[in-house]
Amino acid sequence: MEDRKERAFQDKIDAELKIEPKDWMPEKYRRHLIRQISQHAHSEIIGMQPEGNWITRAPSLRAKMVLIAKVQDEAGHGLYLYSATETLGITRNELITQLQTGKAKYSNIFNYPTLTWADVGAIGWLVDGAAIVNQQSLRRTSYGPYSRAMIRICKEESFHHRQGYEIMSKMALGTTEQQEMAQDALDRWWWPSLMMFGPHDSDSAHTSNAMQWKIKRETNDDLRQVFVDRAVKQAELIGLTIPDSELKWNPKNKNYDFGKIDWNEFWEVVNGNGFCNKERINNHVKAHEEGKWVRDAAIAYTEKNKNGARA
Ligand code: FAQ
Repeated sequence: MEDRKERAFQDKIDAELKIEPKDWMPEKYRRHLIRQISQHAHSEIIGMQPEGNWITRAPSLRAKMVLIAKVQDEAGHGLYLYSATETLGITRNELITQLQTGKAKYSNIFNYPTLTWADVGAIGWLVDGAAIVNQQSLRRTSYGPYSRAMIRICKEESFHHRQGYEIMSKMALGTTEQQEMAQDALDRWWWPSLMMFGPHDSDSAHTSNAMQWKIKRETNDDLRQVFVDRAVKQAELIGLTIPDSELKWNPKNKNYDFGKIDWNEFWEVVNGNGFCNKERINNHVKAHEEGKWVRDAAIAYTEKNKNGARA
């Protein structure tokens, strides 16, 4: 019986039909999605911190307004993604506890500090740039609520990418000091951005199942290559140098070969030993505690309305 259900489930996926919350799905598929979508949601929410750090110091009113809008968008992305995860039968409280106790991961990239205004540009250009490559692919993911969230998120991420590239272009074409800041930001964010795509395919524990179930539509290495090829051209256009002496056009494959990624650094950061891991989680815990009264009030208001409707 279970076998028959599993075959029908895979047939549906192979026919490019979406799996919806009330459809039968194997437990392994459900758990895989909870892990991936919640990691994605946590990344959006924790990702507000490095940029939020610069809201009070943005160099103009326009820059401040744009940055505030971007950080608010990330909160919205987190909310769509938490909602999509909840359709799989887990509560928001459980998800938050997993994040705060270190049981759930979030993207390595958000454990690096934002030292200058150019870092805000580098995040938009590189981090959102990497996120878009990954998320454009995920628009075709097999789980309906995740796929629909991605379609909307990608539209907003395109604006974020442009915001970052605009900052970087202005600085790269500005004074010598601004050029140095832009190059320094690129030097620090380049390699961690490549790590965002996850381990090489040969070391990626989840890719095989994810590809069979069409949760992932392209592999970590394939997406990383798309990102590198795009970013190299964008860097050239504004006169910045990608910090990789092995970066070279490969005429046979028609893409850029690039140097070795430091996977020790990646695992150290992912396992809690990056520059900012503790600070990020402490800030989250503090904000969550301070926001308790808002959640209590919202629940009380909903309950009151429900009771009112019944009376
Ligand atoms: N960081 O077998 P795989 C954004 C873990 S959104 C930390 O290859 P998978 C927007 C992985 O969980 C950025 N951990 O795993 C924004 C697994 O550990 P586990 C987030 C990572 O799932 C911009 C282990 O390594 N985007 O930036 C990372 O098949 C600006 C083995 O790896 C998403 O989450 C990593 N980078 O592939 C916000 C996209 N990579 O769980 C604010 C959706 C891997 O067994 C400002 N997620 N690990 O303990 C995905 O596409 C996939 O989950 C991957 C990883 C590609 C991230």
